[in-house]
Amino acid sequence: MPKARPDEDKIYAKPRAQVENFAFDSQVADVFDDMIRRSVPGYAMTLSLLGIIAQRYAQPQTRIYDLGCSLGAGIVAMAPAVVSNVHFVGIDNSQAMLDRCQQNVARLQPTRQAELHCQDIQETPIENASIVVLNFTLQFIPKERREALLARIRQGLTPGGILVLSEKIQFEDDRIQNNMTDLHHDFKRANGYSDLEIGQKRAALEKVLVPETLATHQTRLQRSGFSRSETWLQCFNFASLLAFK
Ligand code: GEK
Repeated sequence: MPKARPDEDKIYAKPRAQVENFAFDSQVADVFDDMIRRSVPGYAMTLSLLGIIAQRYAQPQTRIYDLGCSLGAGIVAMAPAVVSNVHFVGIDNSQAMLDRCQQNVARLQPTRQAELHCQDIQETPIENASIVVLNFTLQFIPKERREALLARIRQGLTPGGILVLSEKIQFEDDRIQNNMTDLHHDFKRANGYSDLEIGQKRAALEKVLVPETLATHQTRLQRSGFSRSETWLQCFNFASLLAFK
């Protein structure tokens, strides 16, 4: 078997007697870029289009928050696209992720540096934000706490501000749910994951990542005070919405 690259995700390659709940520890942080690119259909496109979105909606002298920023891919994608007097704030509650994020952000131009905090995004004060990004993060927040977080985000947005909300999604129709899950697993297989890896990762995420339907997200966004929202990207069971203050 060819040797794995040091940044290649092989975490679930060997059979485990018991699969523990997934955690964003240093083992995951080391291979996270490879893991998310090979696991989330449309991830690379979400990031590149995030730059286009940021270019339009970033307002001078405001903040852009990336909540659950992991290695900083969202910040790195947006930074070159926006005016220089925008202040980036990256939040993650995994120090292992933030340490690596710090290194990635340090490579940006001096005027595009970000303030990073190891914090639960449910505690982050959101102020003077023209853009808030939740790129595959809300799915890790307990369902009953999602609305309070969205309402606080909406409150912290400036007039004309936006939320980018990307999530793994669920489908009401069981057959569609199964079709999309099959396609997602085909995508992972095509990216080199074995059935063992797919099965063990799925078990690890089962209680940690809780997806909902697009309709649930849209209704909650409305209840949280957003005036309108629309899906701007969907790849199988992953979608991204744009919500307007
Ligand atoms: C990207 N946005 O590359 N508070 C803070 N951070 C959290 C919390 C919380 N309560 N819960 C989870 N996280 C990134 C990808 S990954 C998505 C985001 C995925 C963090 C967690 O530590 C991890 O770094 C991130 O949210 C989710 O565009 O792995 O599917």
